[in-house]
Amino acid sequence: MIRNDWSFDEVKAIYDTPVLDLMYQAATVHRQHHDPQEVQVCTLLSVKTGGCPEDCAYCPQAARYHTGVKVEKLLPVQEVLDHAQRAKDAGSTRFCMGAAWREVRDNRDFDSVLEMVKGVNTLGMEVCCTLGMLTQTQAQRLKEAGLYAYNHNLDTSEEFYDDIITTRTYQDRIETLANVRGAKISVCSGGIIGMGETHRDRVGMLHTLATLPQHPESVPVNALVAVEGTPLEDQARVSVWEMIRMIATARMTMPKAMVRLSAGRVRMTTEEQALCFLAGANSIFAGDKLLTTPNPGTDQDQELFQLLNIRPRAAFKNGQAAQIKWEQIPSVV
Ligand code: SAM
Ligand code: DTB
Ligand code: SF4
Repeated sequence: MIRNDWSFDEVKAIYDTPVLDLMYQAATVHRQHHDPQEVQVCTLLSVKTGGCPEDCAYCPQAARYHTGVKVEKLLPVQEVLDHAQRAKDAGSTRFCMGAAWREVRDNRDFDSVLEMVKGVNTLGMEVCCTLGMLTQTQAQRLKEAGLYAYNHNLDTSEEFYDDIITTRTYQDRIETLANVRGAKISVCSGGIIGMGETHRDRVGMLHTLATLPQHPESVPVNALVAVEGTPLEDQARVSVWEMIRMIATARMTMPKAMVRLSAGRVRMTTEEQALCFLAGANSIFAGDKLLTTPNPGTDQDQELFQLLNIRPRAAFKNGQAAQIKWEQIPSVV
């Protein structure tokens, strides 16, 4: 039932299905593999903001664009752990720490991130990081510190990639994903729509993800947040039907993955978000900020959950890697 041999045309045929039929089919597959009343609540925190040397055309944190994002150094470990505790108290079961780095370097900042990972794991949350490119050894060190998942997005298709990022290659991304997988860390990888890509590019990205040797456990689908000062500042907002097509196609081709309705929720109505859940999304980012841009606040999401009779999913439910206990973690620094 789980296939890694999808052809491009098969994925395209799913994506091109009349939208109501596509939703119905995806909702059916969703119910075969997941409890449709459960949605995972994750919290993001930017632990190192701005000043990034890369040229990702969508990103407010790239140093070369003038977006008004203030450059900050790495947050202190305790501040991050306090934030994680508050996220847990508000119902989050996964905590993802983001850094505006091109890649991880073996320095004191990385040692501090390892301490953050240890600490968040101890809180009993699924701990995730998104820190840029990783070597096999760095992935291993993160795993030993208790890292549960690593986010590294393909962002778009291989063909469109060079129009968006020139400072690293698609192959670099695939290699980082392989390093994460090699360290037995859960893989989170998806992309962004609304950057000027074609439908073929969207299908191409999903096809690449769905034909990896093992599907990512988590697939974030982001709608571009067009930030003033970035090269994509004038991009038109994507329609909810396009998000639905992406979510449903991800759900049909990677049935077991958590499909995350990620950036862009702040501009969606309750009804639009409900359609995304129906199409197979079963995870969101909570809290009033993503990394640097706004997100619906906790109160709004609590209302959404009550209205739709959704409950937050417990941590570590896929059982593939249970929480690593503090005593089992070797010293990492
Ligand atoms: N620097 C690391 C990297 O690029 O892998 C980690 C942080 S980066 C901000 C994580 C992801 O956020 C990107 O791969 C991209 O998919 C998403 N992202 C960044 N800016 C965005 C925007 N304006 N709208 C939607 N998604 C965005
Ligand atoms: C992902 O796919 N989306 C999140 C998370 N992974 C790191 C990030 C969205 C960032 C949106 C722009 C910002 O807030 O800076
Ligand atoms: Fe840097 Fe990541 Fe933003 Fe690209 S997406 S500019 S690598 S922070």
